[in-house]
Amino acid sequence: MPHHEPVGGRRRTASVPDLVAAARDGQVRAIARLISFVEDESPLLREVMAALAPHTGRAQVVGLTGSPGVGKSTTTNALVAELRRAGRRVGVLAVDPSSPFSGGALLGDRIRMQDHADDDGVYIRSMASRGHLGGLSWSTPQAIRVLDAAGFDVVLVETVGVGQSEVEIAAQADSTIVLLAPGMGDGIQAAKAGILEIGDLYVVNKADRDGADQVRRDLRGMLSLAERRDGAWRQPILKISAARAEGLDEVVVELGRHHDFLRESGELLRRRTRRARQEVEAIAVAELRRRWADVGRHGALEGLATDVAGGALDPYRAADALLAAHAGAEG
Ligand SMILES: Nc1nc2c(ncn2[C@@H]2O[C@H](COP(=O)(O)OP(=O)(O)O)[C@@H](O)[C@H]2O)c(=O)[nH]1
Ligand SMILES: [Mg+2]
Repeated sequence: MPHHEPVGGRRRTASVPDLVAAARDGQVRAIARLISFVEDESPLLREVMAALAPHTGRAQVVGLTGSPGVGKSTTTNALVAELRRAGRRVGVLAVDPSSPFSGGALLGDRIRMQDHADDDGVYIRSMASRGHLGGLSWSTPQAIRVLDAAGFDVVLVETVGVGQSEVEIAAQADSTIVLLAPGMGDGIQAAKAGILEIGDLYVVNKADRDGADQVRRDLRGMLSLAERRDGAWRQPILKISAARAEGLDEVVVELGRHHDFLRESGELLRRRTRRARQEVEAIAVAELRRRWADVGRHGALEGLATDVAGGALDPYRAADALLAAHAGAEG
């Protein structure tokens, strides 16, 4: 017996142009579908990205990074609320570079979305690497494109977890916020993680606790040692209490100032070009891997291996011959 999906049901098929139009119209379900295409590496992505391209480049992409427990999620929530007060539409991508996709992240999203229920000016979505080629360095820029084209003024990329990949993802933003907090040995951690090179805004959270001023002084000391070119951006160090929703207004002001700085200095285009270069390269390498993954199954390999084993051929020349045979077969 054929199974009929209800009209408007989850599995309803929509054409890519319809989905893109609906996403641009701010329809949450269409936005979610498009980001799922990114996570799933859908073959439709090619068409989606082509349709989105003319509608991108408007959003300010803000990266938020810092050690676990420093208050990233709390700060994201408070910052979203503050940006909404300023009339900005906000898309949030919570990105976990270190762990595979988990339902737990989505549960967290639902809880957080409740704070912004009935507000179609906010969209929150977790993304995790499903172990695909290229991982999140490949998928994050594409998900950002979806939210950008959907008309969000600010796209906030909150990284979860620790490590170099976290720093890399934060660095895909136009403006990067590095979050610190007292009592976490952050000064040393910051230096270790290369975080002093990526911050455009430094925000000391948990200012309601002792030690926030000390963190700020330590950080100022460290930043003053770094070389600065003339006309370079001077990174502000702000203090907030995300839990009490205090100080976020200044973060919004500084984000605006930084965006203006990036535009006026030409740095915005430079950063975006650098990012696009990485993105294009990641797609190209993934495509090469896909095309060449079966090189080891090429018929010529057996004969070449026999020649190498018998000393008639060296392995490098054999590899060249294998690649040539594979490329020939590809046409
Ligand atoms: N005292 C204080 N605690 C905070 C503040 N912001 C966050 N926290 C707490 O710090 C812990 C970690 O916060 P969370 O946002 O989950 O950190 P994340 O791991 O960086 O996302 C939670 O228990 C929060 O309630 C703050 O401004 N003041
Ligand atoms: Mg968190």
